[in-house]
Amino acid sequence: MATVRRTSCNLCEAICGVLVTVEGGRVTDIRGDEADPLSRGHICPKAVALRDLQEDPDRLTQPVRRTATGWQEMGWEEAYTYVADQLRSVQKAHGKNSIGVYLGNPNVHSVGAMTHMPTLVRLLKTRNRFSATSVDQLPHMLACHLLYGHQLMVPVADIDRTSYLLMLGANPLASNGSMMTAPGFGRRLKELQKRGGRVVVIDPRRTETAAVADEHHFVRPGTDAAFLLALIHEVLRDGSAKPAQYVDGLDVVESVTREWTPERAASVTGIPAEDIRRIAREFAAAETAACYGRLGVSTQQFGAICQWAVQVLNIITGNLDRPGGSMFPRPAVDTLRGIGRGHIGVWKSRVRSLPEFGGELPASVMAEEISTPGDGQIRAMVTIAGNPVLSTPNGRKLDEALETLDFMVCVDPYINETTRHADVILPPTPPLEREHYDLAFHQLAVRNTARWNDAVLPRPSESRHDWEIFRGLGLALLRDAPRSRKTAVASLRLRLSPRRVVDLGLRIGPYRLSVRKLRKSVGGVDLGPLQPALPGGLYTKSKRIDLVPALIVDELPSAFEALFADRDGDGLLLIGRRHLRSNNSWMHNSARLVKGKPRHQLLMNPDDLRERDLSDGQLVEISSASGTVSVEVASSNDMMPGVVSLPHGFGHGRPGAKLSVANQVAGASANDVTDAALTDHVSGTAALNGVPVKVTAAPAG
Ligand SMILES: Nc1nc2c(c(=O)[nH]1)N[C@H]1C(S)=C(S)[C@@H](COP(=O)(O)OP(=O)(O)OC[C@H]3O[C@@H](n4cnc5c(=O)[nH]c(N)nc54)[C@H](O)[C@@H]3O)O[C@H]1N2
Ligand SMILES: Nc1nc2c(c(=O)[nH]1)N[C@H]1C(S)=C(S)[C@@H](COP(=O)(O)OP(=O)(O)OC[C@H]3O[C@@H](n4cnc5c(=O)[nH]c(N)nc54)[C@H](O)[C@@H]3O)O[C@H]1N2
Ligand code: SF4
Ligand SMILES: [Mo]
Repeated sequence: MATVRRTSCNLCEAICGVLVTVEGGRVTDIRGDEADPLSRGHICPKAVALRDLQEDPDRLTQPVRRTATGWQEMGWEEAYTYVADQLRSVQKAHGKNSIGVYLGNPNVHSVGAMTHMPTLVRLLKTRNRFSATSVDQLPHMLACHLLYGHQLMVPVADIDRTSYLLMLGANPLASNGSMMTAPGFGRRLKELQKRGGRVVVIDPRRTETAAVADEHHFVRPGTDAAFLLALIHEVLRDGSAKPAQYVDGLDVVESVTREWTPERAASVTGIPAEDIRRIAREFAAAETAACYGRLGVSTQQFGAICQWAVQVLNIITGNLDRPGGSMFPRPAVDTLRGIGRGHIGVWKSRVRSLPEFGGELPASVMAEEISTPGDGQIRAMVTIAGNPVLSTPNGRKLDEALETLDFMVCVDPYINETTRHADVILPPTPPLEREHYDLAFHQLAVRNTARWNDAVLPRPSESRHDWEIFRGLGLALLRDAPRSRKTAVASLRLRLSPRRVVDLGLRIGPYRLSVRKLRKSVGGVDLGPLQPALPGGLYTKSKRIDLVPALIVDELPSAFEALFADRDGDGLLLIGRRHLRSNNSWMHNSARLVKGKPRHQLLMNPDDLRERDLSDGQLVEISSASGTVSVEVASSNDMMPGVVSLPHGFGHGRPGAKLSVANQVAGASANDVTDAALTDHVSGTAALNGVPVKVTAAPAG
C-alpha cells in the first residue's frame, strides 16, 4: 500500500517541503508540499535525487577500510576504536596540530552534524581546522561579525515586501538562493515585479536570473567593490543618507569613499557612470530597497570589502531592519545563542600567515599545511561531508598532498575524488532515513517558519546516522582521556540525540514550541513575516553599529590602488557558475539528474573565440598560474567579453573513485585552474572568481 510522508528536501538552502510516496519500502514519487508555509509547493529537479541517493548502489552503508587488496568492510565499534587510536598516535608523535579537519557543505544541511559534529571536532584540539566557509560565505560572516557583533547575525533581503532588489554575484534561478532561504525565488521575483518593484542584477554573465530582471549590467569580475563604494559615495554626496540613530561613523564613511567616484568605478567595472548614479538614486529613493550580494562578490579578491559595502549601503539608506529592506530572521531555535560570535586573526596559518576566523583557517592553505615539512605540519586528515579535491582552489595539489598523509578518515557516503585517499570511510545514512529540523536555514529565511521532519524510511540496522558516528568516534577518543568537567560535558553532549537538542532549543526559543507541537502541524508552522529587531537584537556591546571597522577601512587605500592600477589588456578572467541539475561536487552520480545536454563547458563570448581563432565546441586548454585543464568551449553571447565561465564540481573519473555514473560525466575541475594564492585580502577567502587565465586550442591528438 502506498503512503505519503511529509518531509523537506535539504539538498540546498531552500529547504522545500516535499511529499514522498512510499510503496513497499521504496520511494515511488516526490512532489512539492503546498502546506509548507515557506516553500508553498515549490521544488526543483534535484528533489528527485533524494530517491536516487537512497537507491544508489555506489553509496556505502558500512565502514570500509583500505587494504592492500582493496576496500574491506568493518564493524562500527571496531572502526571507531581503530580511527581514534590512529588519530591519537599521530598526535602523540607530532603534536595536536598534526591533525587537519575539513568540514564540507552538507554538514549545514544535516541536523545531526549541526548538533554533534562540533563536539567531536573540539575533542581533536587542533588549530588546523578548515571548512567550506572559506570558499564561500566567510566575507558575509566577517562583515556581520564586525557590524552587528555576531558572525551569524546575517540580514536577508525581505524579498516578499521590497520594492527594489539589487543583486550582485548571485544566480538564485540556478542556485535557489543562498545566505537567503527563499524557496521559489523565481516566483517571488515575479511577485515583486507584479507589485511594481524593480530587480537589478550585476553579473559578468547574463544569467538565468539576469534574464528575468528589469535591468542587468555586466561587471568586470572582482571589481564590484568599486561599484558598491561608488553607490555609497553617491548616496552620501546627494544627501539622501538616512541611517538609524544607533549607527555611528557616517562621517568616516563619507571621507573614505570620497575618491570612489562613479567615473572611476565605471573605468574598471565597465558599468557606465550615469547608470551607477541612477542606480544609487533609485535605490535611495525606493520606498523600500534591499541590496543582496552573494557568492560572486564573496569568493573574489575584495570579498570582505564587497560584503561590508553591501551592508553599509542598506544601513545608510535606512533599509536595514525595516520591512521591505534587509531584515533579521527570528527562528524558533535561536541558533546564534549556541554559536560563538566570531573572531579573526587570533592565530595565523603556519606557512602563509593567513588569519583564522571563528577558529578556522582558510581552505586555501590546506594543501601547503600538509605538504610543507616542519613543526605543526598536518600528518592526518579528517574530512566530514567534504570533497575538497574538487571544491578548493588548486585541488590537484591537495589531491597529491592527501596521498602523503600518515592517516586519513572520511565521514562520507561515497568513495570519491577525495575519500579515495582515506584509510577508513564512515558512511552516514542518506537524507530520507533521517529526522530533521533545520538549524541553519531557518536562521536565514525570508519568512519565520518552523518544521520538524520524521524520517521517511527506517534506518537499516547496519547503518548509522551521522550524529551516531560523531558520538561513536567522540566516545572512543574520550575513552583514554583524563576525566575532567570538560570531558564530562563533551560526553553528555554526544549522548543527547538531535531530537532532544532541538526540542530543548524550541522550548527555550522565542515562540516556546516543541518537537511535539511541530510534529502535529501539517507542513510546518507559520510564524509570520520578518520583524524589526534593532537595536535591542544587536550583539555589539554598545548596542550600536559602528560602520567603519578598522579591518576593512584600513584596507581601502590598497584596494583602491589595486583596483585602479593599469591592467594587462588581453588576459581573460575565469568565473564559475551553477546549474539547477547539479549540486557542487557530489550529485553527478544520479543518472536522472545528469541526463540531457552537457553542462560542463567553458562559456566564452563569440568575439573572444574569434580573436583566438577558436570555434564553438572545440576542445581548448585553460591555463592559469596554478594549472591547465582541457574542456570543450561553448560560444555564448551571455558572457561579458573578456570573461569565461566554468562550473566547479566536475573532473570526475579519477582512479579508485567508485562513482559509476559521475565517472562517465565529462568535464574538468575548475579548481585545477583556480589558484590557492589568490585570496580575499582581508579574510583569506579563496578568490575563485576573477582568476586570470589563457585559453588556447588544445593540442591535437
Ligand atoms: N571553483 C569553485 N569552487 C567552489 C565553488 C565555486 O563556486 N567555484 N563553490 C564553493 C562552495 S560555495 C562550496 S559550499 C564548496 C562545497 O564543497 P564541499 O564542502 O566539498 O561540499 P560538496 O562539494 O557539496 O561535497 C560534499 C561531500 O559530502 C558528501 N556528502 C553528501 N551528503 C552527505 C551527508 O549527508 N553526510 C556526509 N557526511 N557527507 C555527505 C559527498 O559525498 C561529498 O563528498 O565548494 C566551493 N568550491
Ligand atoms: N543547483 C545548484 N544549487 C546550488 C548549488 C549548486 O551547486 N547547484 N550550490 C549551493 C551552494 S554551496 C551555494 S554557496 C549557493 C551559491 O548561490 P549563488 O551565490 O547564487 O551562486 P552562483 O549560482 O554560483 O552565482 C554566482 C554568480 O556570481 C557571478 N559572478 C562571478 N564573479 C563575479 C564577480 O566578480 N562579480 C559579480 N557581480 N558576479 C560574479 C557568476 O556569474 C554567477 O552568476 O548555491 C547553492 N545552490
Ligand atoms: S530548491 Fe530543489 S534542491 Fe533546493 S530544497 Fe528545494 S527541491 Fe531541494
Ligand atoms: Mo556554498
